[in-house]
Amino acid sequence: MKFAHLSDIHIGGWREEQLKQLNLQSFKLAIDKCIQNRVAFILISGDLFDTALPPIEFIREVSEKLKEAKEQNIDIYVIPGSHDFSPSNKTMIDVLEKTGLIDNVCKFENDTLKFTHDKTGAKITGLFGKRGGLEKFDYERLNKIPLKPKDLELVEGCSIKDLPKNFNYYAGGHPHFVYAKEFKDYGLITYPGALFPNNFKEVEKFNHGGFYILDYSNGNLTHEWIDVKIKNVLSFHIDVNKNSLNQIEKELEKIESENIEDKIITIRISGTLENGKISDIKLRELTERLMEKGAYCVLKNTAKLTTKEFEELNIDSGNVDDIEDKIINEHKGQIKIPLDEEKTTHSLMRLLAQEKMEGEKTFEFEQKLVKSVIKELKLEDSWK
Ligand SMILES: [Mn+2]
Repeated sequence: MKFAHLSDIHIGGWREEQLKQLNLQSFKLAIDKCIQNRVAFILISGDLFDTALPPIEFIREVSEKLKEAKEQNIDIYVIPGSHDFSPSNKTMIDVLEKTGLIDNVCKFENDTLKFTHDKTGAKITGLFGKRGGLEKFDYERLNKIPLKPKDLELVEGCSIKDLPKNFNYYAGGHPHFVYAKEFKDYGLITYPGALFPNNFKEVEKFNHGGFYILDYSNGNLTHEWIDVKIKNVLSFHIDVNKNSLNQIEKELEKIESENIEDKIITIRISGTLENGKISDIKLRELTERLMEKGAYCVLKNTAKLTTKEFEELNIDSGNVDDIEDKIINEHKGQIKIPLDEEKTTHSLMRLLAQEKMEGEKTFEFEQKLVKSVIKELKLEDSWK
């Protein structure tokens, strides 16, 4: 009997349209591979969607694909992840379950795990993650078989002793890396990693994702990681520390001479610029040229790029407010604005730290944010 284990699919994630689509295509390809391999069921251990209420076109595409699997008699068992969980149950996972396309296997009865029975005889149960580390609480609440005090750290914040013993398979999720290990008294514990890289770093590190296909026969469980690769990735890292703007420009030109056709290109620039401003590095123009030459998508990361004048900061200690005050004071006067710089900076930080409320639409949230920033900067008259 075969089954598949997918995790962290994050459908609807990414701001870049090309990567949004690639993420979705990876999911479709994974389901196709599950059908080809004739798996009996599929486990999705969290974060099928990137948000509790993803855009309608993604819901449609995902439902269609899930239906395709269902029609091949493949059942789909899901647990909500930290991304597609909502405390009020206003989630797409909930809707899909009501339609019968998936089964949510996170069920409890009197603080005891409740099993979902698959047609193959497999018994499946799930513990879901919630924002703010509440998952730990759920684990502890469970009536488990007493465990030895031996603390085997699995991954950050999760110890094997938090898990009930004697299962054949523990389908992990959430940390985005690939991991599989057999534990005595437990069974096989795996993390398939994100089905599609979820951010710049993951694209750089993993290039693509994958999932597990498990085969259970004669009491033996074997696993195989199946990769799901659609596009090639080419990564570049330019350290500006010892380079003049001229040299950096040459390094960037080298990227153009590579075969970039239909590839995802990542460009990471880090270090401290001796002279000039960050905007002197003409990344936008380079991106445009790479796209014209047929790159599938260009991702840039300048998070660790700084200039000389912004570098020298002396912060000893203190709470967040003190540190913020110090940074604001050190940089005051670098940009000329006709407002109280300190007050405005604080207000902007407060405004930009706002989070979208549950049920609030992205465009409503964005509009609210833009409006409040314009008001704070007293730009109402010039912003039309
Ligand atoms: Mn995730």
